[in-house]
Amino acid sequence: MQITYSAEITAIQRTTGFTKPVVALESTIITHGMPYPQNLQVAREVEDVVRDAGAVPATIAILKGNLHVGLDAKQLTDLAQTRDVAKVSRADMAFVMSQGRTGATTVAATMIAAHAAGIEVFATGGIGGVHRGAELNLDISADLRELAMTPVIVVAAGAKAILDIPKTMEVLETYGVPVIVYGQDMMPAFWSSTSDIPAPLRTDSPGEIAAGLRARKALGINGGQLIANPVPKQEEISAEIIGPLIEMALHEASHQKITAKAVTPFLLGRIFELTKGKSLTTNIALVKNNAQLAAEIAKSCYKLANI
Ligand code: PSU
Ligand code: MN
Repeated sequence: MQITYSAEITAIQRTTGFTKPVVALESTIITHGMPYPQNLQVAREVEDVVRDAGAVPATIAILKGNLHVGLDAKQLTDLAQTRDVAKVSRADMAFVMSQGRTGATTVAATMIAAHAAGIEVFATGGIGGVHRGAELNLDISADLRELAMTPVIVVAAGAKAILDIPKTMEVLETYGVPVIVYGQDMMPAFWSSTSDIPAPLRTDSPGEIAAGLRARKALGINGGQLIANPVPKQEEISAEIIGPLIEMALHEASHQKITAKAVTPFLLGRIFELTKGKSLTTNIALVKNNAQLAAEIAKSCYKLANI
């Protein structure tokens, strides 16, 4: 695959791999997940969290048909302000590129690009999953199947609470994706630090997460690992507060016949309005928290690869 690397990534590239730990970051969260100008500020701050932790950030996007791994300051600024950017997943990634268009990568497409570039660790906010009502509309994010296939560690604050979390957990189990909760026994629920769903697996150590991916490869098991990292307690919105607002937003989405790719951005936008901006503050806090943990995991992966 033809990839365009930023100067920051090129500087640490050797034929044998990178000379520093790298963390991939997605771009749909910038173009479809948050409003301007907060999206740009967050994109920059998240990159700085990775750098301050001793790793190198690689924000991934398709710009005018080219797959970019690492964006420079101007590219990031332009992307954050561009309207009508395609939201690109496995199904449409190659076609959008061949048309020379600009596209923001979802979790699935970012995993594909990260793997192609030799990056094993990726931080985001929340993954896509099984939508509520999926028993009727079959709306299941391509993110889940990608986790089953592509050997990248994805650090997220669980599945977004707008989804059907128990069904998402079932599909992940069916697909053979390990869900490893960091530092607690219950699954986090994106804006809320905990849910009433027990963690399938738990670790308190970034090193164990890195070793887990190695162990999968040694067994010949394809696919990634989902690391569910709870939002810090002081930043969370409790399930009692966010629950009814999610219901309201879901009701509006079905009333306005919002479908397919538009569902997630619509719901995130409405919940932002209904929480008077608090959902965004929490979203920003959890993305940074995930970037921090991803950097620690990337450092562990780097150590394992270089002993
Ligand atoms: N989580 C967020 N904001 C987002 C997304 C996730 O907090 O914008 C994006 C991610 O890129 C994820 C995508 O891969 O939503 C899932 O979209 P869908 O449900 O249409 O598969
Ligand atoms: Mn969908």
